[in-house]
Amino acid sequence: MATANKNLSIYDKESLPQASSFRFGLVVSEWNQEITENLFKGAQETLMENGVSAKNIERINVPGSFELIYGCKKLVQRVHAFDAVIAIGSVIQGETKHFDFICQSVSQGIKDLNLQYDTPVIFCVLTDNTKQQALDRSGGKYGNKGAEAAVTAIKMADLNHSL
Ligand code: DLZ
Repeated sequence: MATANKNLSIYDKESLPQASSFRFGLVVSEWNQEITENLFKGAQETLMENGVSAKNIERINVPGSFELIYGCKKLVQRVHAFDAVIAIGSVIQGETKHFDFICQSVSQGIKDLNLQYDTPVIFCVLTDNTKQQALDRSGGKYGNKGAEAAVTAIKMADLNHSL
């Protein structure tokens, strides 16, 4: 399996673009808050480790992952306010088909924002079968997908400025 017992969040700091002048918007879903807070912390720490100051990181909360689309849209509509936006959520499989509808909607919605607006929106939404899988990927044995999303956000912000 691709993730078998590997911390996937290790990255080469030296190879990352300079990020100290960039501004980031982080949209955090309140569902499965234990997970999404850890994802947020991973993203925030990684941005700050790479020179982004606290005043250049703006956080807003939304009730659930479905609302991430609207929250991100409001941020990317603010022209030149952010160099990249990160959508942070955690959807965990239950007994009904709700999981599939939310996962489909959020991934399609974030994709649509990337097509419509010029600010990159990064997909940091865990879609797990169990809470343990989510814990493992939000600061557990497989690392922190929030940190990985921050690395991606820095790379995409830099790419956007270079094109
Ligand atoms: C309703 C719901 C359910 C069952 N599960 C989750 C989940 O695992 N993760 C998540 O982020 N949100 C969940 N939600 C809430 C929806 O995302 C949304 O907030 C509501 O359907 C209201 O639009």
